[in-house]
Amino acid sequence: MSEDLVGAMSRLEEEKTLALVKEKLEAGVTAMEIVEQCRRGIEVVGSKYGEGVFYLSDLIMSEEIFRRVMEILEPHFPQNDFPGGAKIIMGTIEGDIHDLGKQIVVYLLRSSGFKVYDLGVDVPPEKFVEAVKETGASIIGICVLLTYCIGSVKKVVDLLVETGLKEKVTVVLGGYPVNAQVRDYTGVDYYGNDALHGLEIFKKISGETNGGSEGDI
Ligand code: B12
Repeated sequence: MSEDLVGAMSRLEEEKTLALVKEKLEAGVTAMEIVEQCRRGIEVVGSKYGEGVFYLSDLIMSEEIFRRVMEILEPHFPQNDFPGGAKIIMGTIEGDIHDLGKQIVVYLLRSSGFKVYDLGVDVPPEKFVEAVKETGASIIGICVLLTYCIGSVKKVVDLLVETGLKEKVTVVLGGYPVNAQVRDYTGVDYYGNDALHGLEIFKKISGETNGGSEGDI
């Protein structure tokens, strides 16, 4: 059952979480399925924090456990199944330092053959645009978890329009609070709430950039 891992993560039981991750890998569960279960567990941690049951120290603890989980899982991610993928600029938007999810997306993209320029966290809108100019990347992937930082995502799109780059660049937004309403408000082209869906979007866009397939994402 997956609920045991979700539960262990949500209760911040470090050793149990790590043991269950190893057990699941041995039982043939994929790395991405395990990531998703841990993500659901950490989401509960976030809710408890929101309710005042957990404290900031608990959020920090959840980060620590998640990083250890990722160390175990990294060798088990898929390898280079999309060689020749596009250049992608990735970063967490200004004001926001959450990066566990972004790291997973970056890892998946790189192991799938994309060339990723990771600008890190707390990235000002101007820096995304400069990076496009410097690298010639055709896609920007932005991560946002703090709702009050969503306005800065809109600024990235506005700047791309102002500089005439919007026609050449596709913007993909991801993170916990992102939905169709946020997409429409910010003007980004696509959004994804999980890394695998995100990967599908990047592959679709990359295919289009190379004159390839169309499809509904
Ligand atoms: C861990 C955590 C932290 C850690 C972050 C560590 C790190 N290096 O990332 C620490 C302790 C630093 C932290 C700090 C804060 N946090 Co915090 N945090 C969390 C928590 C519990 C989990 C986030 C996480 O890593 N999830 C696991 C990853 C794997 O999931 P994910 O990020 O969603 O990523 C997945 C998808 O979204 C997607 N994805 C992610 N990025 C992208 C990008 C693209 C392009 C695509 C396609 C897909 C994609 O793929 C990933 C894998 O599937 C969330 C709760 C939650 N529900 O998210 C709160 C949460 C986000 N934090 C919150 C808050 C309030 C804060 C603080 C302001 C607390 C404070 N008082 O200081 C600070 C802000 C610091 C800052 N300036 O950024 C709030 C935000 C509320 C809001 N409405 O904005 C939340 C929702 C908790 C809550 N319920 O109150 N936090």
